[in-house]
Amino acid sequence: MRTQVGIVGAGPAGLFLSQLLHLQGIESVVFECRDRAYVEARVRAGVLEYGTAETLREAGVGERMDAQGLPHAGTELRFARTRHRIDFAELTGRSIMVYGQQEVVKDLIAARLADGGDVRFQTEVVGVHDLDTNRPRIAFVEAGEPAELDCDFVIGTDGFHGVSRNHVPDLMIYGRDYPFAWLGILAEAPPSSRELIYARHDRGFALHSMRSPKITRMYLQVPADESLHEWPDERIWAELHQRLATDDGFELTEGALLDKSITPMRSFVATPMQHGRLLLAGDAAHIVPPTGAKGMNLAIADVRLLAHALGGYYADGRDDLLASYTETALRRVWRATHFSWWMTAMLHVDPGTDEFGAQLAQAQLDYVTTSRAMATSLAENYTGLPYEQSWSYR
Ligand code: RFL
Ligand code: PHB
Repeated sequence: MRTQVGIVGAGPAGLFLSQLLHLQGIESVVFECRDRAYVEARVRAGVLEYGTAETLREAGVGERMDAQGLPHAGTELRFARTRHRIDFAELTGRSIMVYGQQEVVKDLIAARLADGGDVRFQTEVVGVHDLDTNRPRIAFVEAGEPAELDCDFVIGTDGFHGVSRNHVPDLMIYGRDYPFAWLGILAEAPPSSRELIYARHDRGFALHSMRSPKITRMYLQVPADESLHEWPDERIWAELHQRLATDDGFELTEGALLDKSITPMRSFVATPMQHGRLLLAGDAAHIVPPTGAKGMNLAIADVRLLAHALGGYYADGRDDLLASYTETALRRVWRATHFSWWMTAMLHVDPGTDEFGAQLAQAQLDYVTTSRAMATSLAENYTGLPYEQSWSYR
């Protein structure tokens, strides 16, 4: 069995790369250890940068997003029981799109399969070999049977817990674990606000987001290693009411909980993002805490670079774009890593810090909500900084 590009993992990164390669006439096979229903039901990120939404459109997978997604021209920072709006459109001329990651994944799977794409669910990659040669191989297990795929390149888009990253020798890891986690809920309730609300409260951070006019997505800062057993539904609602309360009578609409989960918070950057014919993208190479809503957007940005570099390789035999992939990708990754860390520090209550740390966070919030320069900085990072190049080589 043989293809041009073998892709490990059908998250947003792997699926979108397969789509961008297909548009340039490059063949790929995507391996996914989970089944299709599981991948399509996984509730994760919800905010698409301006450029991510635009890239999805350019790749022909933006139709349902434009019909069902919710464009937001701003967001709210809430603290001391008061609302402060950051007007993205006015400050940067850009908006974001609120559209669930699982919907992006569904659209990508549908597009790939409609075009005869080779996406193999319930097929686990168990090893990648001969990465130093021009003929790397992917070893996988499909329906209990071991098999191999020969390819020109192996792309590791298998997420943070994947196997690909371990095949990069002398990998350097930089990161932070935060002393808190996010408890996320999906509720069958109309959103209580038109835009997202990032709230800092003495009891901890809270985020009000949404998935549709009928579904609210919310998060609460909880201690690291917290168990979901500690959080019956009533406690979650009581905490959300307290942390989101305002002096002007904000009302939070409750509803049945459809999903409940806890996500640890970490910053993680692995470098180099490549070794020989193996290239990593998305969570396989880097993780940000979700406060800046950058995780999936970074995955898409990596894949844009890879699509361009592989396009150059197949069209003109160029390998310089592939050679500089890590360096180019990491510029954006480190910017997003800083932004996500900064948003996290400003909005959370660090149980390990004293009043000094709390006052610094408050000073940042005061600054960002009173200075046009600082608000513009938040807005341009949040809506997404410009890409360095187009995704297609031609
Ligand atoms: P993904 O989405 O993790 O996809 C990787 C895929 O690879 C598969 N896989 C394998 N397949 C075959 N063989 C193997 N050996 C394999 N090992 C793994 C996995 O099953 C999976 O389908 O990575 P990708 O494509 O890089 O996309 C990145 C985004 O998913 C991620 O950045 C964001 O979702 C981060 N993130 C969140 N971001 C937000 O902005 N807001 C959130 O609320 C939010 N919640 C989350 C999250 C990430 C989570 N992870 C990674 C555990 C909640 C969770 C639980
Ligand atoms: C979400 O809607 O899931 C979401 C929104 C903004 C974030 C993180 C998650 O910063």
